[in-house]
Amino acid sequence: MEAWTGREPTRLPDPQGPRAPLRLFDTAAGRVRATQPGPTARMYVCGITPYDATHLGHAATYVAFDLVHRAWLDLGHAVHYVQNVTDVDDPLLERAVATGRDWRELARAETALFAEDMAALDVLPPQDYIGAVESIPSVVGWVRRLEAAGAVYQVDEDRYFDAAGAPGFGSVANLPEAAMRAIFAERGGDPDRPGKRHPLDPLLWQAERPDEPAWDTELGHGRPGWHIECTAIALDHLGMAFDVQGGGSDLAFPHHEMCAAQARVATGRAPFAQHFVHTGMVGYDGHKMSKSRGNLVFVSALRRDGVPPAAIRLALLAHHYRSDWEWTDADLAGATSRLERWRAALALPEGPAAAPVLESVRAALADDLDAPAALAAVDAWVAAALASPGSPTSALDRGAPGEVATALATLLGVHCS
Ligand code: 5CA
Ligand code: ZN
Repeated sequence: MEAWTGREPTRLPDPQGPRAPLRLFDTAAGRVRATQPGPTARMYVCGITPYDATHLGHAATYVAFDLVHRAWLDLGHAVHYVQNVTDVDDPLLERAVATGRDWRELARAETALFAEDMAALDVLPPQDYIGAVESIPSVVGWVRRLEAAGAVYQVDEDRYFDAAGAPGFGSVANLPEAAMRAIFAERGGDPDRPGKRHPLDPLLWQAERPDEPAWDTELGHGRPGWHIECTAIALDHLGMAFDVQGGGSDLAFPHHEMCAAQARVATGRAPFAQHFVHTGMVGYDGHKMSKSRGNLVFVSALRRDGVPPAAIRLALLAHHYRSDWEWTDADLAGATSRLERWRAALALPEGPAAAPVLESVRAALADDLDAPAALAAVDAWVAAALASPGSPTSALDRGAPGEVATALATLLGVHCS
């Protein structure tokens, strides 16, 4: 699939001392650990299921991983970023039926709108942007490898992965069995289907259902299960032991647990990813913002109302990526006035030196993406710049506003001009 295009980040000046690595909370380890990429950092972030427009919860998640992308680039790594689009799955097919639309046309329209929203929010694009439908031949190949490893069984014509029998199953989300069962049922699983070896085993391949799309393959006429889609795409494009597997906290279980277990069994190697990184859930009106509940604030609607995308981005960055938070009108009002202050300071002919604020922003982001601390450091520079007219010119730097503007665009993806 074609991803959107992004504005190329600028190379920023190196600091005096050694560079701190990017540290991120790893769900599997339960603590913050340094990322240690090679010359090319490798990241897989789960993409959308395109049956509705991008809401602020999605945007918060993709902006958080965009900070990872930008931090690695700033540290001098190349970044190989892969993202999928779940362009065939139950919720998409159900929405298409409910609205009388062709499922392909619905997926195409919502994928295009997502790309527009991501470009507007200055989220850097993935190099590989891969749909589930185009991955079907690859999925078939990976299911075959799981079969060769003896990890697949059939219930009627459907194929299941023997997850419960996989070594290390449970090591990503680290949840007790009872919690796994409850969540599995909520998030697309079928724990109660008779004939399964274990309630938590996920579907790998689903034989054709009436009125649903299906593809003719060696596995029969059907379509892939959800988790194997991301296992296949990540392994095809990144291989094992890539640096970060990312998504919202609702994906830790079962999705990332299953993806990792399938990959370990299919390849005989471990780990699937070095870090499993999860963003908090954005809520609205008392509940997690979700397409199924319908309590949504859309990025495209805010843009249509004339809200500058940089203000939306600032509103998202004002919350730490791991916290669950609730969107209110005050978020937007605060971000809009912050953007105005920043723009006013950056338009001044001179300001306090840029190097200290650049270092503060870098340090905050390296510390598990502490964007709120980064914004506070910029606020302090902005306040000093706005207070500075009349102070002795020797304390001010003529190049500083331009240098700070470049640093903000590069590290935070906030373009103020
Ligand atoms: N296609 C699958 C992943 S393979 C999927 O979960 N799609 S999605 O459209 O439902 O979600 C896309 C991304 O947005 C996921 O990482 C999900 O965890 C995240 N997300 C969904 N709702 C929220 C929310 N309210 N707050 C934060 N992130 C969210
Ligand atoms: Zn996924």
